[in-house]
Amino acid sequence: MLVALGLGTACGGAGSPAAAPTGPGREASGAVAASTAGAPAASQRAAAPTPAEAQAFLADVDRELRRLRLQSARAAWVNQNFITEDTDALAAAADEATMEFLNRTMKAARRFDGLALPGELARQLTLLKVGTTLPAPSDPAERAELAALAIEMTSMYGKGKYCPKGAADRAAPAGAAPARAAAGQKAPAGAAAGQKAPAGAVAPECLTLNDLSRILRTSRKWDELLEAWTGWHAIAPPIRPKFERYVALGNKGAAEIGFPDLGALWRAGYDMPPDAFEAETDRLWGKLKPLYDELHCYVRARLRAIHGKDRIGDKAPIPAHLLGNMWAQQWSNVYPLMEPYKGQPSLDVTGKLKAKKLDEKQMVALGERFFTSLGLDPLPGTFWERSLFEKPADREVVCHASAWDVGDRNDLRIKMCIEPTEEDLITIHHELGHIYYYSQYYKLPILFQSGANDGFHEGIGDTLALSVTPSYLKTLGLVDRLPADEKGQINVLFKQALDKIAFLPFGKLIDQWRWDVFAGKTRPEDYNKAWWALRLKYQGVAPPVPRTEADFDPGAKFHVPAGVPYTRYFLAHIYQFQFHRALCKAAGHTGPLHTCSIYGSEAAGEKLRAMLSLGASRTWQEALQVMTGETEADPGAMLEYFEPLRKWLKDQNKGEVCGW
Ligand code: X8Z
Ligand code: ZN
Repeated sequence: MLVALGLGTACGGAGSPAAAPTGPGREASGAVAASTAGAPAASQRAAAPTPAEAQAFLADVDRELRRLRLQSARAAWVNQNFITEDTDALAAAADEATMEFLNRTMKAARRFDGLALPGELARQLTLLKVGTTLPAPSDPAERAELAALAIEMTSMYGKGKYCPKGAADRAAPAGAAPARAAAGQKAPAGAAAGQKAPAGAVAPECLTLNDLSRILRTSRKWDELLEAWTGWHAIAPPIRPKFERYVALGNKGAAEIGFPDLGALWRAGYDMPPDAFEAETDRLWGKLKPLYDELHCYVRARLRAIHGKDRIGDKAPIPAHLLGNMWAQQWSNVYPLMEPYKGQPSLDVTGKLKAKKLDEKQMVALGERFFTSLGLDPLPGTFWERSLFEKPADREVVCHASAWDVGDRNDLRIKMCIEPTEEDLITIHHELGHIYYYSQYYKLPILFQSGANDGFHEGIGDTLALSVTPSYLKTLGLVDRLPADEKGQINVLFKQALDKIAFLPFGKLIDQWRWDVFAGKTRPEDYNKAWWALRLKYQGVAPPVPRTEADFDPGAKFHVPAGVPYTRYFLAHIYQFQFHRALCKAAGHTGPLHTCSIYGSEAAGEKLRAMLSLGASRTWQEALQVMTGETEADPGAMLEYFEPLRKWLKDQNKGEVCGW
């Protein structure tokens, strides 16, 4: 998947298959691009650049990038909906063309450094210079290799499966080896790839990430959880050598466009110097960590009561397979194990979705209904025709949820293997946040077609999902009774904290790991060790079984093989409470922040639209001001939202030895 500019795809916002890499063998001065991109002809090069020239240059960039993005997005869409060697190659070729264009154009743009320009042109040039997360070296062979690697890693992840002993692979075409073998995955102990079950026996099936996540979500048995956890993590070692090469080539590409390494480029997209940005993420985490520590302490004590003191000791980190999620990144699936107060109204939305037999499209329609209640338009017909909502039974797809802007004609789609769970209902709102952001800026110059920053893009749908309160769910018939008193409210807040507060350290550490890898501070022989050191430091979790460098646990998380930066989600988790606070104010809400739902408020919708429609045409600080009146990220909104819970947790943890 190519991750360039905010150009429209995949995980939304800045990351994705929007733009792509190059046509092999095209010279930097080569025909098509140099002229269309406005790179000056040799005879003009000496002359001082003028604003008119910059304008013409950007107009050409805009035209050519639209063409390349469309080509890339279409190829990526087909590839991720139907992974084969052929579609991998087609997607890589399209990405390669975009990469070539960007490398050349980013260098050409330096010609205008220091030139006084009207704001709109200056902003486009600024964005162009940081407009990719995968810059390619100009060497054609290396560029082709990098483009192919990036696609291959995503496809390997998409095809990843755990095949218990004797398992049959449902998705593989007849006669094909199981995906495990195709991905080069080692058979789990006692299992042989492709091994046939004895005649008459019912063969177990290979398990996909969705299957394994279901086990993590619902099983309470240590060994079952452990098998699902180790089974999934075994998909990653074959990705390791490819990732290592991606780091080397990506760094080379970053150096060519003037960055010390790929991580520095990733940190450069936040309207502040990269170092200041890193310090800013530390500042935000520092304010929220005390609340995380209280949550960790309480959750660990409840898990200890279930699994025993010999498995979770005092001051010990939490084993990573016990938190209801493959990566221990969101914990609300273990809520039923540790509900603060019994006898309160049920918050089991998953049970209701199943009982009501809501299908995938109906779940997406519920999400759409929230956005239209704010005065935004219904989704275009093509969204419903072209999106993928259900996991196909007969082919390999990348199931990780994503939102796509294919071209700039409001051709919007999501791709998601939806299951009838509360988690997926929330993810639908998340994806529709990307879709509505696209819908508000698709008419802008292409360089402005992205979020104010990538954290904004990730935070919009989540902001609306914060308004999916019990009162709102009751109107949908997805809860029966409302929490009536303080105890019921604590239950609601605690469940929310299991997702939102628990996520923060995970959201921060993934890029902490990658930044160190890109900078050469973490060497390939220490990849896994460094990963678990960060997971321990930030999250206080530990692997459930010993790990070595034969493992590649970061590769078992989508965004690492897919090359999607992750700090965006950390930021989004903080911004969304700030956005929520501002929209609640616009909606006239009074009372505690966690009881607010903006559903049905056109005044809130207007504020939201005002910000979304700016795209990236202004700095994120300006965009924030348009919606909230504030110009800084403020963890205070999140703290305000959870204040009643913080007090309660502190009280509950009295006598506990917290920390790890
Ligand atoms: O990747 C996503 C979205 C697509 S942008 C489904 N999220 C992160 C993740 O799953 O790890 C949303 C929350 C964090
Ligand atoms: Zn997203």
